Amino acid sequence: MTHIPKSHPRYQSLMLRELISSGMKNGLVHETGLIAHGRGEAFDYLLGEDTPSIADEACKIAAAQLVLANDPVLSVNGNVAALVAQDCVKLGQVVPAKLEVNLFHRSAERMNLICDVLKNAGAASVYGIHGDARIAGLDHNRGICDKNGIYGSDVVLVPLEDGDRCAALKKMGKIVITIDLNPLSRTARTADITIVDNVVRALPRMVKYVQDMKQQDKETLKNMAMLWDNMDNLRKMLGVISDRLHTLF
Ligand code: PTJ
Repeated sequence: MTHIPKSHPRYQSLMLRELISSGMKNGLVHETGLIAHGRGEAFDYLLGEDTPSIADEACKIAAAQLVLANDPVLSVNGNVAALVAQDCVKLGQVVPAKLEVNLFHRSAERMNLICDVLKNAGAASVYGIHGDARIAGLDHNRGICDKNGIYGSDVVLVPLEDGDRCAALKKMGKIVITIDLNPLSRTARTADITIVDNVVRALPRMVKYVQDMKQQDKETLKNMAMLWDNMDNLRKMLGVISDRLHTLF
């Protein structure tokens, strides 16, 4: 691995690149995951690589929905496993929520590898390998899921996703939460709650919010969730980006 000094102005971003790059070399990340990461980087640049308060609002609502859920599942793909395996496990433990590996570029090797990474990070069990159920209307491998995992869930977190699974999960009546740096993506516009933030900043915040909200009255959380307007939050996020572009020079 290339030595990156902490003093480098783009230290955090370069370290994430290293994680994705070594994830690809180890077989966790699919080669197209590099492209997805690059797109995320570009949008993160527009955010100033920081979490705006508008994005944090979405993070709180997502935490509330996870606390309110009966059978929540966190969906993990290659990029997510390479960047935030430990945070996924932590979030799964505090909610508590099941973890399921769900891949667009599904292969037995990658499924097993990602399951192992999550188990090594402390997950007691990981769903996804059985693949004994299908999400209706999805002809590709993302439609394969576990009956006792995503298929039976009521709330699903799908970070770094492409749009059609999100819509298909919603059709099944599930509440879908996504984390996507691109506020214009189909997933961002289809999900019930879109956190426009880097997954590496969003997941640790969600862990903290879930811990806090578990002490709160359920009715308060339900009211918060009921008042949520995802499109309005996305509009505000575009406003944040546009203001930043106008004030940079
Ligand atoms: O591991 P697999 O086989 O399931 O494949 C996963 C990838 C990521 C390759 C696949 O889902 C894919 O191609 O995704 P897309 O359609 O490129 O969408 C990924 C979205 O995530 C884009 O909108 C990116 O802007 C966004 N993104 C990338 N990195 C981050 C991110 N959002 C939040 N945090 C990031 N670190």
